[in-house]
Amino acid sequence: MESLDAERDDWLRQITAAADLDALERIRIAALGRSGAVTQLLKGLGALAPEERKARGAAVNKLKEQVEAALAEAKGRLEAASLEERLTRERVDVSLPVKAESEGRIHPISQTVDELIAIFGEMGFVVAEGPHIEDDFYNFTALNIPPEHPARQEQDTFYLMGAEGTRPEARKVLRTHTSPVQIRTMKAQKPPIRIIVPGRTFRSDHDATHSPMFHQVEGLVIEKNIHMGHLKGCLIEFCRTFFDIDDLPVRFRPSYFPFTEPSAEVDIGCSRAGGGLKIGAGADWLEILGSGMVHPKVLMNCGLDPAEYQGFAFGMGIERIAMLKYGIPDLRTFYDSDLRWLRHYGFSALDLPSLVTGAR
Ligand code: 2U9
Repeated sequence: MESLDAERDDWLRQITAAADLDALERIRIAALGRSGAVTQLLKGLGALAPEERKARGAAVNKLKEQVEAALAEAKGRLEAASLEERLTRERVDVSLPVKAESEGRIHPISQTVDELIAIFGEMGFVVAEGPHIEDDFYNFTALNIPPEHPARQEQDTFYLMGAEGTRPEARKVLRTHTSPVQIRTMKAQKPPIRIIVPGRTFRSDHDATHSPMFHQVEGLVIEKNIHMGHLKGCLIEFCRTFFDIDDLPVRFRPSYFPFTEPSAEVDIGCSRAGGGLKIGAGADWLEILGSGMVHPKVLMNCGLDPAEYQGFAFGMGIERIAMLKYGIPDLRTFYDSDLRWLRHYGFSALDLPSLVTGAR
């Protein structure tokens, strides 16, 4: 019987010498393809006498296995070499100077949200999100908003059409604040809770200072032994960091919201001398956000015992604080998609907000 050693040595030599994966694939086809040399040897077995076929069959199959093993080894080696070559060739030079003013700009709303996340993130808050289309329960009932409250009226809230005869409280609403996200969070996870909720909100309201769609950020802290002192410390720190004025005067004024008790509006010091507006120490006050201790009924609506857990919450309009910080005079321009406006008021993508850079 003719030996297959020379044949095997030839294939193994070729495989070892293959310069790349394409060359290796050509060798595989020449050996093991449908009309490859080794395949032909296997096919030829059928023509042999049975006693000859056994010994020859074992030898041809061994040859086939050796060629397959050599191909697999070479494939692994060439793939690793190819990856190594690409990693060297495609390396990013991080020391190259950036293209400082590339095309895009960050919208002031996005920038302000990023700044809020940086400031509250430093205080241990995490971001929570929820749906824009809400159930009456999460948007109103759970928040202790009574049936006769103006926010529940048709002229103040966008309701989605329900089927004929849908009960009013079964209709879906476009959320009028981000507060339903806090309700969902309290129902889904145990305290301690420390979240901020930036997002779109919708009210049937349209004039120079109101848009039917606007953005809010709300915050919620629920823990044991939380009191008004925590609320005040947190919000004073926020105002001073956001406006980057260390001694910014901050004042808390009693107020009313159905979902907090007691409630307080927060004003910052400003000066209106000469017709302009300058934030900082001055003779005047500017309302900036609303806040309060979470109402016991709201806690109970979420399955929490007010004797065990307390918390505070706050809310503010993002357009409003962005206008004050960046001197944007008209609310409606936020949604015009005017590129000249965006080039003027927008931010560089490289200007990443942090407590050091973004808050100013
Ligand atoms: C839960 C409990 C309490 C959120 C709060 C305010 C006060 C507030 C307004 C500011 C201007 C909305 O954008 S605005 O019109 N918000 O004054 N928001 S306390 O209180 C909550 C929220 C959720 C469960």
